[in-house]
Formats: sequence, structure tokens, C-alpha cells
Amino acid sequence: MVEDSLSPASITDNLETRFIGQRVIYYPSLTSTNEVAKQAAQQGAADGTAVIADEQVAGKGRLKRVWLSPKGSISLSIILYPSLVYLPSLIMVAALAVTHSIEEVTGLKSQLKWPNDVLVDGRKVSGILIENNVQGSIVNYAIIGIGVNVNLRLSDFPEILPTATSLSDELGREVSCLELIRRLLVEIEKLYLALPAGGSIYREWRDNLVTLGRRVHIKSGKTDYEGIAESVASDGSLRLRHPDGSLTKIVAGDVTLCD
Ligand code: BT5
Repeated sequence: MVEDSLSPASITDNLETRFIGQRVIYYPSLTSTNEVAKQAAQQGAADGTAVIADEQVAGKGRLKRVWLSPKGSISLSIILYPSLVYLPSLIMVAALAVTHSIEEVTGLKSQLKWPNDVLVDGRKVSGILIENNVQGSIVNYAIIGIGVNVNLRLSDFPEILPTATSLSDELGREVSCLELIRRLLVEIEKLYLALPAGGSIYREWRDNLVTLGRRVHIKSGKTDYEGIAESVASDGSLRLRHPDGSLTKIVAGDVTLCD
């Protein structure tokens, strides 16, 4: 049965986590769950608090881009207070939690595209936005923001139709946002708590990237690069091999796969 809207109790009831999602701030509609999460973190919200909305009217991508998040999509932000060493791993935790949850709930296989996309059949089904507030070596807070296109008809959104998809468009039926959110919370906690144990999350993330080994065009700041995406480091950065054999380390950028 696919629900019309969510409620905090339906999300937290018997949720099998220690702290992620045990507190939920829920709105039917808000600006951006990341923005509301930042305000809550500044006011000392509990570690693992989730901010969830049925729709965002000012959903954000990276670099102030718009993230479309109408009703039928998941908009979720998690407030965390990690130590500095774990910040680069948060994108890996989030991306793997999304692919695991999608597969468990729908059976669909998804792939990761560096740095922050989750694809089904080569199209973007989910985007992740990590925002950190750091002073020196002190992390005031970190926010993992996740958007998933669950029950959207992409033909209603011509601006993203060429590059995006939704779970319902892929499956030909609707999917429970509630079930997917609950799964996401469990997966995020499992992966996050496993970080101190070492490199397995980095390795799984690396092995799921469709980007590696491919010829790519990367726009990073004002610079455009072209070459082979050779590897990723455990800090999340990408190594790009240029046609002249030289190597560039890229920390953030937009990737187009060339072939
Ligand atoms: C992202 O940015 O992919 C990060 C998206 C993060 C969204 C979550 S929702 C919960 C939390 N609260 C927020 O306000 N944000 C986070 P980026 O890589 O910059 O991709 C943005 C680009 O993706 C846009 O310029 C569009 O081209 C495309 N796009 C916009 N909405 C989309 C959607 N629903 N599905 C697929 N692509 C989309």
C-alpha cells in the first residue's frame, strides 16, 4: 500500500536503529531539509536527527543548483556530529545506503556516479548533498542530504527528463516512500557505525562507481578537463589521467561520461 503522506511516528515506530532517525522533524512541505537541519543542528539537535519532508519548495543541489523535489520524492537530511576524519566518508555512506535501500525495497540495481549521483539504467534517481560546518579541527555539525525520485512521472518534469528517472518510472508501479525512508535510516546507521573499522566502505563505494575506467569530461570550478577517470582515493577525490599521461587530482566537479 502506498501512503499519501508521512508522519514522524510511522517513521520511528520500531525503527531498528540506535540513533539515526530516532528523532524526526517532519514537514509536509518546507524550503529545504538541509536548511532546516542546519538550523536544528545550530540549536543542538540530537545526533542522528532526521529532517524529512513530503516536498521541498527550495530544494538545493550543489553550487546553488535547483533540486526538484515535489510530492512523491524523498527529501531527507540527517544531522551528525562526526570527527573530522570521517567527513570525506559521509558521501560514501550516503551513496551506498541509497543503493542498498533501493535494491532491498525494489530489487532495482543502481550504480554510483562520482561524486554524488545514484543512477538507475544510466539516469539519475538520487542526488546527495553533504554540508559541513567546521571550525579548525572541530566539526560543529555535518548534514547528509538525500533526495530520491520515488513516485514521479518524469514526463511531468521536462527540464530533467533527458537525464533523470524515478523508481516508479523504472518499475511501472508505485513504491512506498515510508518503507524506503526506514530502510535508508537503518542502512545509513550501519555504514556510519562501520567507519571506524576501516576501508571496506571506501572499497565498496569505489567498486560501484560507473565513472572509473571511462573517458570523461569534468567541469571543476572554471576549469574543464578531459581524460580517463583512473581511480578514487579514500578521501573521495578522483584521479584523472590526461592524454599526455599526466594526472590531476579533482576534489569536486561535474562529470559527463564520454562513451
Ligand atoms: C545533487 O546536486 O544532486 C544534490 C541533490 C541533493 C538533494 C537533497 S534533497 C534533501 C536535501 N535538501 C536539499 O535541499 N538538498 C538535499 P547536483 O549534483 O548539483 O545536481 C543538481 C542537478 O540535478 C540540477 O542542476 C538538475 O540538472 C538535476 N536535477 C534537479 N532535480 C533533479 C531530480 N529530482 N532528479 C534528477 N536530477 C535532478
